[in-house]
Amino acid sequence: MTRALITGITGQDGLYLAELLLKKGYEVHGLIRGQNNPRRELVEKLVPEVHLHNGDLTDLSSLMRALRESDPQEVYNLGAVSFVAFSWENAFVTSDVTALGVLNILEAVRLHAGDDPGSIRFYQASSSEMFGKVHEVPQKESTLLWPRSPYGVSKVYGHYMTINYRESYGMHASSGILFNHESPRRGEEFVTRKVSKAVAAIKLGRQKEIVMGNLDARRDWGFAGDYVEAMWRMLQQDEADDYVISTGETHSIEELLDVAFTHVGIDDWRPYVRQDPRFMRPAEVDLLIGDSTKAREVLDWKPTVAFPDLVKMMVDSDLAALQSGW
Ligand code: NDP
Ligand code: GDR
Repeated sequence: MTRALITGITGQDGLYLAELLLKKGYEVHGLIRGQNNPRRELVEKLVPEVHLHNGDLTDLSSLMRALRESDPQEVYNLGAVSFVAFSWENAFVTSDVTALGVLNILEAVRLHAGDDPGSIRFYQASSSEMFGKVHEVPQKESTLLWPRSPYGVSKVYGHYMTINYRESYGMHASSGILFNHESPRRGEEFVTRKVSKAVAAIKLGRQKEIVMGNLDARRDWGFAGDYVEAMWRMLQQDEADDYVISTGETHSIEELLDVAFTHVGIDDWRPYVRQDPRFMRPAEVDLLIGDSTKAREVLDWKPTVAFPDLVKMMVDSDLAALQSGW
C-alpha cells in the first residue's frame, strides 16, 4: 500500500487530494497544525481514514517527526498562507510559511530519505501568482516569473528551491504551477466563494449587497477536483518536472458575477454590488491565462468542468447549505 503525507490537509486541495488517494488505495497521512485546529473536525468527518500528525511547516523537527511516523513514498506540500490580499499585511508570516516552509519540508524529506533521495516523490504547490505582471500570454512553464505580492514572491522562492533540490540532490521533486481552482469547499475569503455565498444569500433575501474590489481582473478558473488529479499524475512520472495546470480560458470578475446572478434569476447584478477600496490590492495581477499543453501531452490530463458549470455548482451548493440552515 503506497503511503502519502499531505501538508495543508485541512485546506480545499488537501481534502480533495486525500479523497482521491484513498480511492486509489493509498494510506493517507496529513499534517495538521495548532493545538486545537477548528478544521480537524471537518477532516475527520470527510476523510476519517486519514492519519493526522501534529506539525507546522515552520517547525523542522515537527516535519521530521511526521515523516518518521508516516514513512511516505509521496509527499504533497499544499500547506501555505494562501490568501494573496492577506500577504501584504502579514508579509513576514507569509514568507515564513509559504517560502521558508518549503525549504523546511524539502530538507526534512531529504534527511528522511537518507542515502536514496529519489525514493520519496515530492510535490510542491506552485502558483500562477508567480507570473504576476505577465510577460507572455498565455503563460507556460518557461514564462518569466514576475510576482506582484509577498505571496507570489514566496511561491517563487518555493518553486526555485524545489528545482534546486531536484538538481542538487537528485530528488524526485515536481512543481505544479496551478492556476486558480475553485469548488464548494473554497475558502470564503476568495472571490468565487465570496460571490457564490453572497448570491445565494441575496436570492434567499438574507443579504442585500456584496462589497468587492477590482472587477476587471481576469483569471483562469478551473475545478479543484480536476487539479488534484494532475498533482497525483505528476508524481507517477519517471522523471520529476514542472507543469502548468490550467483551463486555457480567462474570465473577468464581472463575468463571474454575470454567471452567478443569472443562475439565480437576477439579470442585472449591478444594484447588488458595491466596490470599496478596502478590497483593492496594492498591486494587482490583471490577467492570467495558462497554456497547459505540456500537462495535456505528458500527463494526459485535461480539465473536465467548464467555468459556467463551476460557478453554478458553487452557487447551488451555497443555496443548499443556506436552505438546510447550515
Ligand atoms: P487553503 O488556503 O485552502 O489551505 C491552505 C492549507 O495550508 C491549510 O490546510 C492550512 O492549515 C495550511 N497551513 C497554513 N499555515 C500552515 C503552517 N504554518 N504549517 C502547516 N500548514 C499550514 O489553500 P488551497 O487548498 O486552495 O491551496 C493548496 C495549496 O496550493 C496552497 O499552497 C496554495 O498556495 C496553492 N495554490 C492554490 C491555488 C488555488 O487556486 N486554490 C492555485 C495555486 C496554488 P489551517 O487550516 O491550519 O490554516
Ligand atoms: P487570487 O484569488 O488572488 O487569484 O489567488 P482571489 O479569489 O482572492 O482573487 C481573484 C481576483 O479577484 C479580485 N477581487 C477580489 N478578491 C477577493 N478575494 N475578494 C474581493 O472582494 C474581490 N474583488 C475583486 C482580486 O483582486 C483578484 O484579482 C488565488 C489563491 O488561491 C492563491 O493561493 C493561488 O495561488 C492563486 O489563486 C492562483
